[in-house]
This record gives sequence, structure tokens and C-alpha cells, in this order.
Amino acid sequence: MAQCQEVVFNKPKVELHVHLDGAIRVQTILDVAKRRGIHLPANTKEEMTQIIILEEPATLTEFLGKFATYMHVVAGDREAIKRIAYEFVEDKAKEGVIYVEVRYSPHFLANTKVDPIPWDQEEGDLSPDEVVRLVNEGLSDGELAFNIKASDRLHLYVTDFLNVLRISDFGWSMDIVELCKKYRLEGVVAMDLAGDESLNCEANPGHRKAYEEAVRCGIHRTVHAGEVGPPSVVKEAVEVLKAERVGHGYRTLEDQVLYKNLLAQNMHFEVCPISSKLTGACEPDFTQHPAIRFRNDKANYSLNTDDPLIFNSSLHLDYSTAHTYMGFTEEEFKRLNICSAQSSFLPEEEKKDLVRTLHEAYGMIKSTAF
Ligand code: PRH
Ligand code: ZN
Repeated sequence: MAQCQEVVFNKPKVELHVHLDGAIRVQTILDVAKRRGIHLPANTKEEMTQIIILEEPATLTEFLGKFATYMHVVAGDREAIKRIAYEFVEDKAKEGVIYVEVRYSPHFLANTKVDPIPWDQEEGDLSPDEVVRLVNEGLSDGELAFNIKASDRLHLYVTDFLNVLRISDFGWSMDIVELCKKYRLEGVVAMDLAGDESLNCEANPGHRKAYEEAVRCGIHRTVHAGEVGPPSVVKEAVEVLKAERVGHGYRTLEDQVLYKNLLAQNMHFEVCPISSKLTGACEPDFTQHPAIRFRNDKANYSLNTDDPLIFNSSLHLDYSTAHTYMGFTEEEFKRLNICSAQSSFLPEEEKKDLVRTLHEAYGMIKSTAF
């Protein structure tokens, strides 16, 4: 994925769909493995990168299998979890991101319950609750370190939210809502449902109950849907789980009635171009990508990396791909970033601030409509 890494939109950006555990530095994985005495099949950054990354289009299931090449290294390790959150902020700041919502599964990074975790891991005493605290500490330290000018509103602001996995059971889903409630004043803004839609399409009763509880408590909601699953998964996400945004959502286009309804509702689609090619969610030919339709219809969507570690990518690559193969212009990049800010899960006042910041940075006349 070395192509198109040029910077085509060198202005402040908003990113809404990126997984913390899919955005770790390879060097960090090597360092942590060494410290913990964990044997890896490679010793150099180059070799380990080759093991972790996807270079050719695969399937969502194959892609998700890649997490098992390194997750056991960082899971259950307090120092590593704080470090990956901290470094994440540095990497995003370098990409010109001024607001990012980062997601992860506290259960996958913990080690108190190893079943149904899909990689070999030893049981220990790091709970999902403590994982959330560690991630928040790492993110806050990162914010302090990399928000260079305190008086300037062009600083990186990070919020996080928590994933329920499609494979997970009732207990995990309810844990997530409770953690969202507990940490809502410390930056946790929403919950998400991720995982393998191709194996497990319908949300199980535990997930449904958890989303009901999230609605009741005013916890924001997004759901990975229509990535590889049919439009019915998107319909369920919006109508049953009351998702306020759709993760990916490409296959919504196969149901024109649903798509028109979502357009009319101004539903936000979290589009991840490079991810969609390498997970096999979309055709490899970017000139046929669903993002083109979203753009032409003036839909509400964002451009995101999803899992830059596994795709060996950066946000610049997603933007340059949209520019080179889909004909995206500077004007569209500005529009979609403003849509992203408006669809963020920030409290209203902070959201207005973020939108205003983008208008100023883009040299656009301030509009009272926002
Ligand atoms: N689609 C579905 N699940 C995904 C994606 C992709 O967008 N990227 C990451 N994940 C899952 C991984 O299992 C990861 O461990 C988990 O979400 C929490 O971040
Ligand atoms: Zn995702």
C-alpha cells in the first residue's frame, strides 16, 4: 500500500471510524513482546509488518484473523495499553486530525476472561474497567503532549468509545453500556457493534438489550453494518438498535428504498476506502466505489482509516485514493469534514465549536445554519 501517500488535503480533518487495536505501531508490538518475553515469528519491524498487514484484497474473516498475530502481545499489559493510546494521539496529530473518535473493545485488551477471545492469551487480573481507565489516561497524556498551542482551537481532541463484538455474549454487551455510563464524563462518548458480519448477521438478544439501555441512558450509538452484510443489517442497525451512524454501510446501496430513507434522515456513513478494498467489502476498482455515489448524492459521510496498522495505511492514503481514483476535490473534502464534525458524538456546544473551527480553517464564511 505504498502508492498515493501524497498529501492531497493538508487541512484540519475529523476522523470518526478508527480502531485503537487496529492502529498500533509495529515497533511498539516488538518492544512490548521483548519486554514481556513473548516470542514472535519475526524480530525486525519489516518482517513483523509483513506478517501483520494485508497487501491484497481478502475477506472480512481473513482480515479479522490478522488481529491474532499481535493482540496477545498488548492485551493484559497495563504499560502497553497506555502507550498505544498515547502514540495513537501522536500519529493522528501528525496526520492533521483535529478531532478523532477512537474505538476499541475493553474485553479484547483485558485478560480477566479469555473466552471467547479469538487468540491465545493467558488469564490475568486486568479488567475491562481498568482498560478503559488506562486508555483514557494514555489519550489524555497524548492530548496534553501533542496539543502544542493551548490557545489555538486547532488542537487535537480525542474521544473514545467502546465496542461490543458480534461474537460476544450477553455479559459483554451489558458491561459495555455500564462502562459507557461510568466513563461518560471522562471522554467515552458512544458504543459500537463490530466484528464479523459475514458469519453473524443479526444482532443477538444481548446486543439488542444493550442498545436499548444505551438509548434509555442517552449513550450515543453506531453500528458496523452493510460492510459485507446485506442491507437488512443496516436496517436492523438503524431501526432496531437505533444507530445514529452506520459503520461502512456500503451495501445500503443495494436497497434503494432504504438508501433514500437514510439520505432523507441525513444518516451518517463512516466510509473507509482502503479498508473496504482489503477486506473485500467493495470491488478493488476504486473508480466504482460507493463513496462516489455518496458524494454525488451529497450524502452525509466521513473518510476514515479503520485499521491503519493492518492496512499499512494512513489517513492521507484514504484521501489521496479518493482524489486520484474517485475525483474528489478540495471542496468535497471540506464538505465531508464539516459533515463529520456535525455527526460527531461531541456535546452540542463542543460540536458547534468544532464546526466553527473547520469553517475558519477552510476560509469559509461562517454560517448561522451550523
Ligand atoms: N469491521 C468489523 N470489525 C472490525 C473492523 C472492521 O471495520 N475493524 C476492527 N474490527 C473489530 C476487530 O475485531 C477489533 O479487535 C475490534 O473491532 C475492536 O476494535
Ligand atoms: Zn471498523
